[in-house]
Amino acid sequence: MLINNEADIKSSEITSEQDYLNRRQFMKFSALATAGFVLKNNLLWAADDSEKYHRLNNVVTSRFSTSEEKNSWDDITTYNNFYEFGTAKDDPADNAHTLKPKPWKVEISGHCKKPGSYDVDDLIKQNQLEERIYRLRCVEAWSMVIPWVGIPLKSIIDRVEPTSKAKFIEMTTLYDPKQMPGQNSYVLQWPYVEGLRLDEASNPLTILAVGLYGRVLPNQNGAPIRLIVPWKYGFKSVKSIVSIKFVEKMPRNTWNIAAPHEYGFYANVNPGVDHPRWSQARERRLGEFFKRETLMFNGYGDQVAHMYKDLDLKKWF
Ligand SMILES: Nc1nc2c(c(=O)[nH]1)N[C@H]1C(S)=C(S)[C@@H](COP(=O)(O)O)O[C@H]1N2
Ligand SMILES: [Mo]
Repeated sequence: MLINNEADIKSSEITSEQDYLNRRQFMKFSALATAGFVLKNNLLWAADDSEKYHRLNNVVTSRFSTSEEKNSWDDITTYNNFYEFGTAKDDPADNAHTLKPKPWKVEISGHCKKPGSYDVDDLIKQNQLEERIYRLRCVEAWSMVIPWVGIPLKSIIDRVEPTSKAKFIEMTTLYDPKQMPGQNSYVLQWPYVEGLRLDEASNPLTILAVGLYGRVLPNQNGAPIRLIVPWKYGFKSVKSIVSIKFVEKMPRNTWNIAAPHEYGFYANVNPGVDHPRWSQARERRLGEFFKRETLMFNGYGDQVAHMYKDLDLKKWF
Protein backbone atom coordinates (compact mmCIF):
# COMPACT_ATOMS: atom_id res chain seq x y z
CA MET A 1 0.00 0.00 0.00
CA LEU A 2 1.61 3.19 -1.17
CA ILE A 3 -0.92 5.83 -0.34
CA ASN A 4 -2.73 6.14 2.93
CA ASN A 5 -5.46 8.51 3.71
CA GLU A 6 -5.45 9.52 7.30
CA ALA A 7 -8.47 7.43 8.22
CA ASP A 8 -6.63 4.26 7.14
CA ILE A 9 -3.83 4.71 9.62
CA LYS A 10 -4.61 2.47 12.52
CA SER A 11 -3.89 3.87 15.93
CA SER A 12 -1.23 1.21 16.47
CA GLU A 13 0.75 2.64 13.57
CA ILE A 14 0.91 6.08 15.06
CA THR A 15 4.06 6.53 17.03
CA SER A 16 3.17 6.75 20.66
CA GLU A 17 4.65 9.56 22.63
CA GLN A 18 6.83 7.08 24.52
CA ASP A 19 8.20 5.57 21.30
CA TYR A 20 8.83 9.01 19.98
CA LEU A 21 10.81 9.94 23.07
CA ASN A 22 12.76 6.69 22.94
CA ARG A 23 13.61 7.32 19.29
CA ARG A 24 14.75 10.83 20.08
CA GLN A 25 16.90 9.55 22.91
CA PHE A 26 18.35 6.96 20.59
CA MET A 27 19.23 9.57 17.98
CA LYS A 28 20.82 11.77 20.62
CA PHE A 29 22.73 8.79 21.89
CA SER A 30 23.94 7.81 18.41
CA ALA A 31 25.31 11.27 17.83
CA LEU A 32 27.09 11.16 21.16
CA ALA A 33 28.36 7.65 20.58
CA THR A 34 29.82 8.63 17.20
CA ALA A 35 31.57 11.60 18.76
CA GLY A 36 32.83 9.38 21.58
CA PHE A 37 34.10 6.78 19.13
CA VAL A 38 36.08 9.32 17.17
CA LEU A 39 37.49 10.76 20.38
CA LYS A 40 38.38 7.36 21.75
CA ASN A 41 40.13 6.32 18.54
CA ASN A 42 42.20 9.47 18.48
CA LEU A 43 43.21 8.98 22.06
CA LEU A 44 43.86 5.25 21.83
CA TRP A 45 47.56 5.71 22.43
CA ALA A 46 46.87 7.82 25.54
CA ALA A 47 47.35 5.30 28.34
CA ASP A 48 44.98 4.75 31.26
CA ASP A 49 46.47 4.91 34.76
CA SER A 50 46.94 1.12 35.15
CA GLU A 51 50.74 1.52 34.97
CA LYS A 52 50.66 3.06 38.45
CA TYR A 53 49.63 -0.28 39.95
CA HIS A 54 52.05 -3.12 40.67
CA ARG A 55 51.88 -6.16 38.49
CA LEU A 56 51.07 -9.41 40.32
CA ASN A 57 53.37 -12.38 39.60
CA ASN A 58 52.56 -16.05 39.05
CA VAL A 59 48.97 -15.59 37.95
CA VAL A 60 47.48 -18.63 36.20
CA THR A 61 44.40 -18.52 33.99
CA SER A 62 41.24 -20.21 35.17
CA ARG A 63 38.81 -22.51 33.42
CA PHE A 64 35.98 -20.55 35.04
CA SER A 65 36.57 -17.40 32.97
CA THR A 66 34.05 -16.08 30.47
CA SER A 67 35.23 -15.36 26.93
CA GLU A 68 32.99 -12.29 26.64
CA GLU A 69 34.57 -8.95 25.82
CA LYS A 70 36.09 -7.36 28.90
CA ASN A 71 35.23 -3.88 30.07
CA SER A 72 38.14 -1.45 29.96
CA TRP A 73 40.38 -0.57 32.89
CA ASP A 74 38.79 2.87 32.82
CA ASP A 75 35.23 1.50 32.97
CA ILE A 76 36.11 -0.80 35.85
CA THR A 77 38.00 1.78 37.90
CA THR A 78 35.87 4.89 37.42
CA TYR A 79 32.30 3.52 37.65
CA ASN A 80 32.10 2.10 41.16
CA ASN A 81 29.88 1.52 44.14
CA PHE A 82 31.86 2.09 47.34
CA TYR A 83 29.73 4.25 49.61
CA GLU A 84 32.59 4.70 52.08
CA PHE A 85 33.89 7.19 49.50
CA GLY A 86 30.63 8.75 48.34
CA THR A 87 27.42 7.60 46.68
CA ALA A 88 28.03 8.76 43.09
CA LYS A 89 29.62 6.31 40.65
CA ASP A 90 32.67 8.52 40.10
CA ASP A 91 33.17 9.38 43.80
CA PRO A 92 35.31 6.33 44.71
CA ALA A 93 37.82 7.00 41.91
CA ASP A 94 38.09 10.63 43.06
CA ASN A 95 38.16 10.02 46.82
CA ALA A 96 39.61 6.59 47.62
CA HIS A 97 43.22 7.83 47.68
CA THR A 98 42.86 8.33 51.46
CA LEU A 99 42.71 4.54 51.95
CA LYS A 100 46.03 2.95 52.97
CA PRO A 101 45.86 -0.64 51.70
CA LYS A 102 49.36 -1.67 52.83
CA PRO A 103 50.22 -3.17 55.24
CA TRP A 104 46.85 -4.88 55.76
CA LYS A 105 45.74 -7.71 57.98
CA VAL A 106 42.62 -9.83 57.85
CA GLU A 107 41.41 -11.17 61.20
CA ILE A 108 40.00 -14.70 60.86
CA SER A 109 37.92 -15.70 63.87
CA GLY A 110 34.90 -17.61 65.15
CA HIS A 111 34.31 -21.33 64.74
CA CYS A 112 37.60 -22.49 63.24
CA LYS A 113 40.68 -24.29 64.53
CA LYS A 114 43.30 -21.80 63.31
CA PRO A 115 41.98 -18.31 63.97
CA GLY A 116 44.48 -15.48 63.64
CA SER A 117 45.62 -12.37 61.92
CA TYR A 118 46.64 -12.99 58.32
CA ASP A 119 48.73 -10.50 56.35
CA VAL A 120 47.46 -9.94 52.80
CA ASP A 121 50.98 -10.04 51.30
CA ASP A 122 51.48 -13.45 52.94
CA LEU A 123 48.15 -14.70 51.60
CA ILE A 124 49.24 -13.58 48.12
CA LYS A 125 52.61 -15.36 48.45
CA GLN A 126 51.21 -18.56 49.91
CA ASN A 127 48.32 -19.10 47.51
CA GLN A 128 48.06 -19.65 43.78
CA LEU A 129 46.69 -16.50 42.16
CA GLU A 130 44.19 -17.04 39.35
CA GLU A 131 42.81 -14.73 36.72
CA ARG A 132 39.02 -15.06 36.72
CA ILE A 133 37.14 -13.12 34.07
CA TYR A 134 33.67 -12.81 35.53
CA ARG A 135 30.46 -10.99 34.80
CA LEU A 136 29.47 -8.61 37.60
CA ARG A 137 25.75 -7.82 37.77
CA CYS A 138 24.88 -4.89 40.02
CA VAL A 139 21.48 -4.89 41.67
CA GLU A 140 20.93 -1.55 39.89
CA ALA A 141 20.69 -3.45 36.55
CA TRP A 142 24.03 -2.61 34.98
CA SER A 143 26.79 -5.13 34.42
CA MET A 144 30.46 -5.40 33.50
CA VAL A 145 32.97 -8.08 32.57
CA ILE A 146 36.03 -7.88 34.81
CA PRO A 147 39.33 -9.78 34.76
CA TRP A 148 39.90 -10.26 38.49
CA VAL A 149 43.00 -11.76 40.03
CA GLY A 150 42.07 -13.74 43.08
CA ILE A 151 42.50 -16.58 45.52
CA PRO A 152 39.73 -19.18 45.79
CA LEU A 153 38.12 -18.52 49.18
CA LYS A 154 37.97 -22.29 49.67
CA SER A 155 41.77 -22.52 49.97
CA ILE A 156 41.73 -20.02 52.85
CA ILE A 157 38.77 -21.73 54.52
CA ASP A 158 40.57 -25.10 54.34
CA ARG A 159 43.69 -23.61 55.87
CA VAL A 160 41.92 -22.33 59.02
CA GLU A 161 39.76 -25.48 59.44
CA PRO A 162 36.22 -24.45 60.33
CA THR A 163 34.51 -26.61 62.98
CA SER A 164 31.09 -28.27 62.64
CA LYS A 165 29.49 -25.21 64.27
CA ALA A 166 30.49 -22.99 61.36
CA LYS A 167 27.44 -22.61 59.10
CA PHE A 168 27.97 -19.10 57.69
CA ILE A 169 30.78 -16.63 57.30
CA GLU A 170 30.51 -12.93 57.99
CA MET A 171 32.90 -10.50 56.30
CA THR A 172 33.48 -6.92 57.33
CA THR A 173 34.97 -3.85 55.65
CA LEU A 174 37.45 -1.60 57.47
CA TYR A 175 35.86 0.95 59.79
CA ASP A 176 38.02 4.09 59.85
CA PRO A 177 36.32 7.38 59.00
CA LYS A 178 39.75 9.02 58.58
CA GLN A 179 40.58 6.69 55.71
CA MET A 180 36.96 6.31 54.57
CA PRO A 181 35.37 9.75 54.89
CA GLY A 182 31.95 8.54 53.73
CA GLN A 183 31.66 6.79 57.09
CA ASN A 184 31.21 10.21 58.69
CA SER A 185 27.67 10.31 57.33
CA TYR A 186 25.01 7.73 57.94
CA VAL A 187 24.15 6.58 54.41
CA LEU A 188 24.52 2.95 55.51
CA GLN A 189 25.26 1.30 58.83
CA TRP A 190 29.05 1.12 59.16
CA PRO A 191 31.12 -0.92 58.86
CA TYR A 192 29.74 -2.62 55.73
CA VAL A 193 29.11 -6.32 56.45
CA GLU A 194 28.18 -9.23 54.24
CA GLY A 195 27.67 -12.94 54.69
CA LEU A 196 27.57 -16.23 52.82
CA ARG A 197 26.46 -19.72 53.70
CA LEU A 198 29.55 -21.89 54.19
CA ASP A 199 28.81 -23.95 51.06
CA GLU A 200 28.48 -20.73 49.01
CA ALA A 201 31.76 -19.46 50.45
CA SER A 202 33.40 -22.81 49.56
CA ASN A 203 32.02 -22.93 46.02
CA PRO A 204 34.86 -23.01 43.44
CA LEU A 205 33.57 -19.76 41.87
CA THR A 206 33.95 -17.71 45.06
CA ILE A 207 37.21 -15.80 45.25
CA LEU A 208 38.91 -13.14 47.30
CA ALA A 209 40.16 -10.70 44.67
CA VAL A 210 43.49 -8.94 45.16
CA GLY A 211 43.87 -7.54 41.66
CA LEU A 212 42.42 -6.82 38.23
CA TYR A 213 43.97 -6.78 34.76
CA GLY A 214 47.02 -8.49 36.33
CA ARG A 215 47.70 -5.63 38.73
CA VAL A 216 46.96 -4.94 42.41
CA LEU A 217 43.46 -3.64 43.11
CA PRO A 218 42.93 0.11 42.88
CA ASN A 219 41.52 1.44 46.15
CA GLN A 220 38.13 2.18 44.57
CA ASN A 221 37.70 -1.51 43.69
CA GLY A 222 38.19 -2.62 47.31
CA ALA A 223 41.94 -2.77 47.90
CA PRO A 224 43.73 -4.72 49.07
CA ILE A 225 41.30 -7.65 49.25
CA ARG A 226 37.60 -8.01 48.47
CA LEU A 227 35.06 -10.74 47.93
CA ILE A 228 33.75 -11.76 44.49
CA VAL A 229 30.62 -13.94 44.23
CA PRO A 230 29.76 -13.79 40.52
CA TRP A 231 26.27 -15.36 40.65
CA LYS A 232 25.02 -12.82 43.21
CA TYR A 233 24.22 -9.13 42.91
CA GLY A 234 27.28 -6.91 43.28
CA PHE A 235 26.47 -5.75 46.79
CA LYS A 236 27.39 -9.18 48.21
CA SER A 237 30.98 -8.62 47.09
CA VAL A 238 32.22 -6.70 50.14
CA LYS A 239 35.32 -4.57 49.69
CA SER A 240 38.47 -3.84 51.74
CA ILE A 241 37.90 -6.76 54.10
CA VAL A 242 39.45 -6.72 57.60
CA SER A 243 37.50 -9.57 59.19
CA ILE A 244 36.26 -13.03 58.23
CA LYS A 245 34.27 -14.74 60.97
CA PHE A 246 32.82 -18.26 61.05
CA VAL A 247 29.39 -18.11 62.70
CA GLU A 248 26.48 -20.41 63.48
CA LYS A 249 23.58 -18.15 62.50
CA MET A 250 22.79 -16.36 59.27
CA PRO A 251 24.41 -12.92 59.63
CA ARG A 252 22.60 -9.72 58.64
CA ASN A 253 24.07 -7.85 55.71
CA THR A 254 24.35 -4.11 55.21
CA TRP A 255 21.80 -3.65 52.42
CA ASN A 256 19.35 -5.95 54.17
CA ILE A 257 19.66 -3.80 57.29
CA ALA A 258 19.09 -0.66 55.19
CA ALA A 259 16.02 -1.97 53.29
CA PRO A 260 14.96 -5.52 54.25
CA HIS A 261 12.11 -5.67 51.71
CA GLU A 262 14.42 -4.77 48.86
CA TYR A 263 17.62 -6.67 49.62
CA GLY A 264 17.71 -10.19 51.00
CA PHE A 265 20.50 -12.32 52.34
CA TYR A 266 20.88 -14.56 49.29
CA ALA A 267 20.79 -11.88 46.56
CA ASN A 268 21.16 -14.48 43.80
CA VAL A 269 20.89 -12.85 40.38
CA ASN A 270 17.37 -13.80 39.28
CA PRO A 271 15.56 -12.26 36.28
CA GLY A 272 12.29 -13.74 37.61
CA VAL A 273 12.31 -11.90 40.93
CA ASP A 274 12.00 -8.16 40.51
CA HIS A 275 13.31 -5.57 42.90
CA PRO A 276 10.23 -3.86 44.42
CA ARG A 277 11.11 -0.66 42.55
CA TRP A 278 12.37 -2.02 39.20
CA SER A 279 12.55 -5.07 36.95
CA GLN A 280 15.56 -7.36 37.18
CA ALA A 281 14.78 -9.07 33.85
CA ARG A 282 17.26 -7.01 31.87
CA GLU A 283 20.54 -5.24 32.35
CA ARG A 284 22.77 -2.77 30.59
CA ARG A 285 26.35 -3.85 30.01
CA LEU A 286 28.54 -0.81 30.54
CA GLY A 287 29.56 0.55 27.13
CA GLU A 288 26.55 -0.92 25.34
CA PHE A 289 23.36 0.85 24.39
CA PHE A 290 20.83 -1.95 24.10
CA LYS A 291 19.89 -3.86 27.20
CA ARG A 292 20.42 -7.60 27.36
CA GLU A 293 18.48 -10.28 29.18
CA THR A 294 19.69 -11.05 32.66
CA LEU A 295 20.57 -14.72 33.10
CA MET A 296 19.53 -16.84 36.07
CA PHE A 297 22.39 -16.91 38.56
CA ASN A 298 24.09 -14.41 36.22
CA GLY A 299 24.80 -17.31 33.86
CA TYR A 300 26.60 -19.42 36.48
CA GLY A 301 23.75 -21.87 37.09
CA ASP A 302 25.74 -24.98 36.12
CA GLN A 303 28.13 -24.32 38.98
CA VAL A 304 25.73 -23.07 41.65
CA ALA A 305 22.08 -24.04 41.06
CA HIS A 306 22.50 -27.29 43.02
CA MET A 307 23.02 -25.31 46.23
CA TYR A 308 19.49 -23.87 46.01
CA LYS A 309 17.42 -26.82 44.84
CA ASP A 310 15.44 -26.94 48.11
CA LEU A 311 15.10 -23.18 48.48
CA ASP A 312 12.11 -21.06 47.47
CA LEU A 313 13.99 -18.35 45.59
CA LYS A 314 11.01 -15.96 45.68
CA LYS A 315 10.96 -16.10 49.46
CA TRP A 316 14.72 -16.22 49.94
CA PHE A 317 15.58 -13.43 47.49
N1 LIG B 1 32.46 -1.92 51.62
C1 LIG B 1 31.68 -1.85 50.52
N2 LIG B 1 31.66 -2.89 49.66
C2 LIG B 1 30.88 -2.84 48.54
C3 LIG B 1 30.06 -1.70 48.29
C4 LIG B 1 30.12 -0.61 49.21
O1 LIG B 1 29.45 0.43 49.05
N3 LIG B 1 30.94 -0.73 50.29
N4 LIG B 1 29.25 -1.69 47.15
C5 LIG B 1 28.87 -3.01 46.59
C6 LIG B 1 28.17 -2.91 45.31
S1 LIG B 1 26.55 -2.39 45.37
C7 LIG B 1 28.75 -3.30 44.12
S2 LIG B 1 27.84 -3.33 42.66
C8 LIG B 1 30.19 -3.70 44.06
C9 LIG B 1 30.90 -2.85 43.02
O2 LIG B 1 32.23 -3.29 42.85
P1 LIG B 1 33.18 -2.48 41.82
O3 LIG B 1 33.09 -1.02 42.15
O4 LIG B 1 34.56 -3.02 42.01
O5 LIG B 1 32.66 -2.77 40.44
O6 LIG B 1 30.84 -3.55 45.31
C10 LIG B 1 30.08 -3.93 46.45
N5 LIG B 1 30.91 -3.89 47.65
MO1 LIG C 1 25.61 -3.05 43.33
